[in-house]
Amino acid sequence: MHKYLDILPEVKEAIKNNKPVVALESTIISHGMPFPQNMETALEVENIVRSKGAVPASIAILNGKFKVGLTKNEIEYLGKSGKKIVKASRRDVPYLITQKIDGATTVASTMIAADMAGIKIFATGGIGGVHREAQSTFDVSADLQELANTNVAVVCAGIKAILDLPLTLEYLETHGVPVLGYKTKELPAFYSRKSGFEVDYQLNSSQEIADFMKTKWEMNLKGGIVVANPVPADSQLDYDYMMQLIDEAVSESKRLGIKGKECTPFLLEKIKNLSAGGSLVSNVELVYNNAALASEISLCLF
Ligand code: PSU
Ligand code: MN
Repeated sequence: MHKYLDILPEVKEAIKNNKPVVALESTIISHGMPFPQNMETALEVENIVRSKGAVPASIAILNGKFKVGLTKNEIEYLGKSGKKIVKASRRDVPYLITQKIDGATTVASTMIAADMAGIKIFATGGIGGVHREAQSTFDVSADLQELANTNVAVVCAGIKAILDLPLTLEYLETHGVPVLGYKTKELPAFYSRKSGFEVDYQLNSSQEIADFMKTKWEMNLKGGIVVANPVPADSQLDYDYMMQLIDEAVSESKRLGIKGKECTPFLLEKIKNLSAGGSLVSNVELVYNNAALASEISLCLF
């Protein structure tokens, strides 16, 4: 297995010595935000993880391997290259690795790499899910199937309002993936704290979440965990306003026939433009907030 993994020495050392490590994805860098905010955010996220006493492990596919732990230069490369870097989910991994093509890892492929390296917790902005009108498009993110199968907990700001929230919850339930609300019973909707839907369980401390993770996996209950952490109140956007913008972005994507892996990046960019950049500010803040919580949980795992 390790012939496909290139782990940064600092990260390797931490894993070996049972020190807290937090995995971070790279699709959010290359496809989720524009340059230079993507690079600045990715670097600041690493600072936040460090300030909490954990080691950050940003993950990508570089030079024919999963690179677990990125250097500053590598983060800069991913940020500057933007959408020129292949968005790499589970199905893309073997192709990119054998062809030595660089890839930005999604939630699904970041979970795979984290699991291979022995990292249990991962922070991001939002997970992929069941898209609106999936009944006819079949657009269900590979992230959900990964959560069904891979033992990594993902801290996110709930389920993005561009998706179909109740269908995403149904899918997760079917596959036995628990959705935990951090200090909330209401499922957050990414840019806003409210959604009108409920998480499975509310937990109120990092220790309780860490205990939940340990119990699930010690019992061999295979699969991931969604930790839904609401965007900080002062960075949230109005729910009804965002719903309007999202409806507009979704209609536009239908008109243009956007599908497959282009869908999520298209919608995020469109929403950013429609909100005059407001959604990006909120997105950055919620990622910081998730990195902080994931770090606190990582400290409770040992
Ligand atoms: N949510 C965000 N920003 C992102 C993504 C999700 O707020 O950049 C990325 C993640 O990498 C996630 C991917 O895994 O989008 C989901 O893409 P898709 O819907 O094509 O599976
Ligand atoms: Mn999709």
